[in-house]
Amino acid sequence: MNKFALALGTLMATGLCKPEDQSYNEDFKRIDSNQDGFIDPIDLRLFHEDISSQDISIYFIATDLNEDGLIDLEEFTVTMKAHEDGSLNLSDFNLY
Ligand SMILES: [Ca+2]
Ligand SMILES: [Ca+2]
Repeated sequence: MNKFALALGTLMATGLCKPEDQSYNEDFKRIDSNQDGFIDPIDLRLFHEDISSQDISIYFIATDLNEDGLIDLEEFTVTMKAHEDGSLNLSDFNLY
């Protein structure tokens, strides 16, 4: 299991990933601690204080599709769905 899988596993272990689409919105709001409609690295850190900077970086590389440095609900949902249906190939991220 690589670092990104571990990071996702960490999020899943906190009860984030659920199969129902509407739950993504609730999960997103739980992570978006300042409720500005975007998840940034500070939100992730506040949500899970044990997450490493590397894990955050990898999560953003995989999830921040438009590379604006923020994760919106659409990007969050795409990544969660890709992870759940197995189409997100974690080995695509050759960071190490
Ligand atoms: Ca935020
Ligand atoms: Ca983005």
